[in-house]
Amino acid sequence: MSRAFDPFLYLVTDRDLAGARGVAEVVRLALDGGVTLVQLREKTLAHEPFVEEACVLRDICHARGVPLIVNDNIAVARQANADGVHLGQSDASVEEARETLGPDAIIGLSVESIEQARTAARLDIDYVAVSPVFATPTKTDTAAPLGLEGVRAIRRLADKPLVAIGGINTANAADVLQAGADGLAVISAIMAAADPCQAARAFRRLRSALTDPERER
Ligand code: TZP
Ligand code: MG
Repeated sequence: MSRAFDPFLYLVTDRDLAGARGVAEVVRLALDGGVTLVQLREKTLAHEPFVEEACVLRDICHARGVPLIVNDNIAVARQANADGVHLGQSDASVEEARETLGPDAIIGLSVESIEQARTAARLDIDYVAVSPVFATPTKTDTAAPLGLEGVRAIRRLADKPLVAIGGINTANAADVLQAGADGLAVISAIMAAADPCQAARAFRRLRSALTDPERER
């Protein structure tokens, strides 16, 4: 797959929240609901099962024309032939990721401050994730939430697609998009939903309502 991608509804996986359904099944349902980008995020899985899971998800995503990004792990992304990698500020460098994965890989970087966003503007990345926008129980070891003000400020600095993460749900998504985000990265709003397909659809309806208010009444 090439570097073109739609960041609008970016599902980040969580094995615990998927529960007995399993990550692959929840991702499948969410894709049916209209997720446009998927990130496999595994914090404790050993290398081999991580690669295996990435291969399974890659096939599920590619069957629907959706790219798969791997969180943190460049080697897993390369071995699974995933579409890219998402890096945090303390992960491997963007340069290493680009060198390993090549010019067509999608490389995303989390920024936790305006200063980091300024630096990110000079890097060879494909999107910037504003992290976190709101406080969230899903990840508590975050920097201070940047809020909608942070999204607006980073929007002014960034010429790359901007993805918002942290506490995003259908109640605040419109505000986040209006603040300048191009995409909504969500974990619990979809991974923990009883019906991940409907949960994804609810975000998609929001997009239609914002881009075509006549359609969604
Ligand atoms: N990075 C910053 S906040 C966060 C991550 C991985 C968790 C987002 O989870 P949720 O459930 O969408 O708030
Ligand atoms: Mg990371």
